[in-house]
Amino acid sequence: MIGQRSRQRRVRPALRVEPLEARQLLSRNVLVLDFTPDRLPGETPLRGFAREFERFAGENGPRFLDFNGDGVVDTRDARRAAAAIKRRVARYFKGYDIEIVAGDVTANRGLGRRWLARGESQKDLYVMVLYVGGRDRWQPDVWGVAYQAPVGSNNEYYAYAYAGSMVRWFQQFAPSASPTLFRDEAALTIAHEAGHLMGLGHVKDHPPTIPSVMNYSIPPNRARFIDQAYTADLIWRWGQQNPHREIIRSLRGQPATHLLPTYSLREGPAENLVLDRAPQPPTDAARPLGATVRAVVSELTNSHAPRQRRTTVDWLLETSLDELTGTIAA
Ligand SMILES: [Ca+2]
Ligand SMILES: [Ca+2]
Ligand SMILES: [Zn+2]
Repeated sequence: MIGQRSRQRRVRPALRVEPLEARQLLSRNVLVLDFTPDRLPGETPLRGFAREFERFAGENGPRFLDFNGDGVVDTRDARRAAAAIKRRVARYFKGYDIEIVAGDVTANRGLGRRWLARGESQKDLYVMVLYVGGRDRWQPDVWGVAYQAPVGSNNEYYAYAYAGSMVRWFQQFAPSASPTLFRDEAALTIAHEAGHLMGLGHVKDHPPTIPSVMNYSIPPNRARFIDQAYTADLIWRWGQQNPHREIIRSLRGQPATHLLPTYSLREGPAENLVLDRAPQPPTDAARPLGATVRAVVSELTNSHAPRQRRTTVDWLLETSLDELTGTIAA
């Protein structure tokens, strides 16, 4: 096979070079993860990613943020987490012509804003910025927000992955989750929002059978930018979209939609703005999350009996918080 391919190449006219290929060699694509959102005109200032770790200073923070496993949650964990999230995001984009840059974890040096300005001024440079941190004050269940580009275009713009909202969700619904799971959810949100900026839409109806990054039903370890066409939400219409092909097209110098500096997320074209909400809280009994209750009881007669681990004088019940209503009498 290899021999056949080189023979074909030899008989081709030597100067047959398509302009698109020449442009492709010059273009540079960068996804910037800025872990302290910059102050932008029209935007509400947001807390940085590291602040979510620092607020536990001096006490035992949640396990899912203890990235170095030393029992406390602090800035060192924030640095480790940011690096781990960056590596995980890079895995989603493995094989694509894009660099992942990350920074501003413990200080704000305007990383995202500087990169966007460079992207604006250099025609052959395409920049996306994901601000990782904070939360939407009015909609705390939103994990991410981005302007979805029209098909065949890219938004040279910023999007948000609200790490502050993710931390609160994990505290409420999965406080004993591992740092790996938190890393994975954050990285998936980032990849998903970057997908919107490159023109990717949600998978129609989010069926569990299509393992796309743009499908809400797919967990981080199964999600990929699959090389498979499906019906996607292309903002003004439903249409067939292959996320793998669309990204390749997007990174080959396809027309960019420059939303800077006129718009902010609040003032831009509302029909293109996609809000991505937090996952449904886990409810299955196989993954008890939320609370462990210890109480002394005389009889095991309540509906939770099958899940109780009996000891001589007390029992443990692992349950979710909403199941507890009316069950604690002791
Ligand atoms: Ca730690
Ligand atoms: Ca910054
Ligand atoms: Zn989305």
